[in-house]
Amino acid sequence: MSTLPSPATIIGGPVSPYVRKVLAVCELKGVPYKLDPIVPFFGGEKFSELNPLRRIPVYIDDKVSISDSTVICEYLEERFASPAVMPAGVAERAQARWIEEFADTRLGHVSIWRLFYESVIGPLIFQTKRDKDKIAAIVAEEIPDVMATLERLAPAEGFLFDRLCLADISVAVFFRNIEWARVELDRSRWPKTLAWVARATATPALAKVSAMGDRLMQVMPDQHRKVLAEMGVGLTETTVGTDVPRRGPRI
Ligand SMILES: N[C@@H](CCC(=O)N[C@@H](CS)C(=O)NCC(=O)O)C(=O)O
Repeated sequence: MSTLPSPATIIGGPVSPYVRKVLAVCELKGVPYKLDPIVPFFGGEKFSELNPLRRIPVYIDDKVSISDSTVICEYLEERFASPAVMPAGVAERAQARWIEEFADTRLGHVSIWRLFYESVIGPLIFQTKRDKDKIAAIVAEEIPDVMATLERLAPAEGFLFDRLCLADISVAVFFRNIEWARVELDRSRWPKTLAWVARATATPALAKVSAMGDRLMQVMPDQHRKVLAEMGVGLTETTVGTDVPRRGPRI
């Protein structure tokens, strides 16, 4: 079990798969946290100071103020070693890191920046029109390549290594956003991957943080703090969020 003089602050709403990855690791390791559940596009000046890339999650505790889910999870693994979220062997750890990187970069690009952006973020935050043809084209042309890689990696049962690890979590989190984008993936085409993702998502830590995202997806961003408080999630007293959306440096 971990010790922190006071709960860590995590900036970023659980609709983000990268935030859910960090929250799941905190849940698994028993790291106490308070959430400032902003949508990154609504971050104010303080958010830009904390992360010039204007991306969530940001993690702050008594010793660090850091960004990037991989950096944060590595820090949590080193500071709060037990229970481990990385496999024990050197080679297995390297393999896990590579799968995490593939998920963060390639699966993240297709599922978040292409699908989820087109389906949810654009219409909700930037008043763009949800383009069904564009979504269908992404599903037909971009998803299969990523899914074929995952289908080769997916374990027939259990998880990638001896128990749930960061690589399983890193892959699984994106699939909830694909569901929220109202895209149903073909179970007969990618059975191993979708069964593996379902097993990972059913574990208590991921189920808990997925439920937070499910609830947020039912309400507008200005209700996010309220509904998370109703769910018993500890929240920061202040926020780095504002009312006016703006794009980060990537787009
Ligand atoms: N590599 C980063 C990616 C984080 C990321 O892209 N987060 C998204 C939300 S899902 C974000 O903050 N996007 C806002 C932007 O890039 O402007 C990580 O692992 O934390």
